[in-house]
Amino acid sequence: MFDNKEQFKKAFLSKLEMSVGKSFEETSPQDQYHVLGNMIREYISTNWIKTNQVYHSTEAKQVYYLSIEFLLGRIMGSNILNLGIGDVVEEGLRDLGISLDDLESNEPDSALGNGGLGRLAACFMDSLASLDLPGHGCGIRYKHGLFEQKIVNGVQVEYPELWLQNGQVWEVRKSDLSVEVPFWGKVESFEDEQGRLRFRHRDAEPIMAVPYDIPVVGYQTETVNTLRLWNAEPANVPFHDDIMRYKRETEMVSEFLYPDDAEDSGKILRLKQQYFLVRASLNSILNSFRKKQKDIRELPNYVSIHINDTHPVLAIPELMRILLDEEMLPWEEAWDITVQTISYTNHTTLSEALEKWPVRLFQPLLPRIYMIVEEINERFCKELWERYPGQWQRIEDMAIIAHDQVKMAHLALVGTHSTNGVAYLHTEILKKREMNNFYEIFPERFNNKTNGITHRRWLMKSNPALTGLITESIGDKWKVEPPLLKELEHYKDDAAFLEQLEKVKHENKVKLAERIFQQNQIKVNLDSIFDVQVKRLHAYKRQLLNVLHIMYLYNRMKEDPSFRPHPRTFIFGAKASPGYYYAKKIIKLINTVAEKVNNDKTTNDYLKVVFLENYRVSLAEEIFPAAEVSEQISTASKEASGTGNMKFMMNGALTIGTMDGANVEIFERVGKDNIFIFGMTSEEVMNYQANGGYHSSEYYMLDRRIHEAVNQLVNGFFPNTNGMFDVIYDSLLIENDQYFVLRDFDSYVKTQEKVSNAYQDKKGWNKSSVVNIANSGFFSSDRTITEYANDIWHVKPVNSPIIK
Ligand code: DL6
Repeated sequence: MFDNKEQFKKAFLSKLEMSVGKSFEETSPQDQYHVLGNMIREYISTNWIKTNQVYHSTEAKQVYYLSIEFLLGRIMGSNILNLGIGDVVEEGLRDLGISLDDLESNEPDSALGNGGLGRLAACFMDSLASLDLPGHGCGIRYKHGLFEQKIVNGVQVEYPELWLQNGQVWEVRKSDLSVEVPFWGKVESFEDEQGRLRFRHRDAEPIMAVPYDIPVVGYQTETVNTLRLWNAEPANVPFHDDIMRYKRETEMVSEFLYPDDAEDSGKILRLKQQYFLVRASLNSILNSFRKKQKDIRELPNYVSIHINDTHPVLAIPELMRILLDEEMLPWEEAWDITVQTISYTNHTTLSEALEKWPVRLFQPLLPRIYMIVEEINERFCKELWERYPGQWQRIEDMAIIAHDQVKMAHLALVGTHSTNGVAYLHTEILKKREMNNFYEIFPERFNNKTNGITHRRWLMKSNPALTGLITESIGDKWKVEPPLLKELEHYKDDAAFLEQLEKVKHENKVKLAERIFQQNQIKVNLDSIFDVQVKRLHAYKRQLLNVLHIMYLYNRMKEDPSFRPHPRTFIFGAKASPGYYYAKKIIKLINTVAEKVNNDKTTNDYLKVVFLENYRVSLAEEIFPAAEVSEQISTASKEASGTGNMKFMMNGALTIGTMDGANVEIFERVGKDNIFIFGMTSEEVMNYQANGGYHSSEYYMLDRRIHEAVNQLVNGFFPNTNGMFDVIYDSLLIENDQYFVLRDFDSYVKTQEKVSNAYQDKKGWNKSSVVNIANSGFFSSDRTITEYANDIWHVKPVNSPIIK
């Protein structure tokens, strides 16, 4: 049905009529979207079935990527691109008076993730399929993904996200593969007929995990992998008095992405979600493995289980439970198999993000799993004692259970054969500082896998004009071998090419300007520099530094009429966690500054501030192609990698950033003349943190620019904000500016001046832009996934009978 335009139109019209029972003229864009989606899913089915058959019959090792988040965004466009049916669909629809772009915009984003970690998982799924690797995603089918953000009077207001409201065309419910997940109850020991000590879990409250499978289509290949998302439903339990409570609590497990876990009830729910994911996924993994009729001791040769951060770390005790209680292996053998099968990625060193669960909640909820964790801990502490006799403090620091808390990262480090960081610097910090104790014992387990992004979504799909220009210049092999983008460097002095590149950027800026006008009713100057910071709102990401710089520019223009920098449009997009008070204040501040400067006629030709609400994958796809400056300004050592930095670079934006996360590797690739680096190094930050010596008040007292802007937070400069920004003021001065905003301010301002100056030389700027695009191939997630496949998982592409 996608072979040619005429066939496609015929099939589309007939399916439209049959499925919605309306004449073509009466159908809505929603109807049309659903019909096209269903047609594509049907079209995918043959290869999906074929791929699954191959995976069932092959001897090849399979990898299972367990992640509590998959931030997919819209699926239709990516499938159309990967299937290579874009021209047929677009032209066919155009004949019918329908724009494919408009039709795609009817799809809600699948927002089953918060940010970088979840989006990385989505990029990895795309790369696994595109590289023909037998990779399966395992996650949770949250009814409500990440909240929808509205900005009301400058303040973030959260609304529930409703991606399932109009039905989902991509998923297939497979209730025959449901799995029961037990919670609560007690563990009984007994002796079996052979006199062995056995355990059974009694009086548990079961929840049914029902899988919904989403096909993951590879680019220009017949491989269609599966993302399996588990839905929580009541199990077939006898009717009892409390059945309504049971039903409610059961459905809550897959109701919301990441519930607020400040209270015990939130913590229990979160822990339930984690075990729910793990128990259901491992059951289905082991079922597939058992069908191969291999000895269970061979598991690590056939299966690799990867845990994306610590949220799925219960895979370790769960696999132990299966091997001990179901397969009846002795502890040592079970442990060896578990460690060999599972690998772990760490995504953060921020202590508040390292998960710890109170024993008083963990033990009653998961009694058998807790017993196993206790034993893992005891055995590990014994080993530590033998290695470090008498070093109580060290043993306490490294224990998995200490101070009535279960430390999930420690469990991950001990129970897996591989721990990787997500950028070179991050991995070095893990090895040398944050996890140094563990590195001493298991040096061979630590490795780096610098993150990547799928160039298919983030360049080919979102920036067709740039994709066209690149392909006209260097051919299209780069699409399957992104390092070939390097060939673009030959064009960095080619005046005609640079002119074309500038034209492409301009067109993309026009489109973004339209979006800004439509959403915010702000008219932006197309000749201004589009300077963008889009990411989650967090103190360490330092949106505040960006804002203070804007305030400084404004103040200086007001004071000195001869100071008029090159016009800039500062664009922000960010969601703050609903309970993160400080982050929400920063959002209010950005909007307050925007209100002030955008309405000041004496300066607003030079300075505009835009906060785009509800930042999400589909909006990001409109922003990156139009960006000229990429703000990557985290406090050095705090951002594990970043992936937005890579998306900007691939779309030709120049980075202003600290030597943090993957910025370091971008710097190494593009060279110092094509990036703007400022601020303290990670060493300097960590030294300050270890030895003290930083006094933010000195910067406030001695630097007039800082003094003025910081005072304006609290002195009535912004009308009707009495007391509103005290918390920000206090963070800078009373709490001694934990993230060194004031310390890096001067360096940031000077570097921003360099950005402005560099932009005056448009040819030089465009040349740098080419160098950025040309060197972005390394940051394709195809490279990252190839490294995981070769070094950690030991999985190989499965081609037969899938023919490229
Ligand atoms: O690795 C993906 C992404 C990194 O690019 C970001 O630098 C890092 O902050 C983020 N980490 C998390 C941590 N969440 N937890 N736990 O999202 O991972």
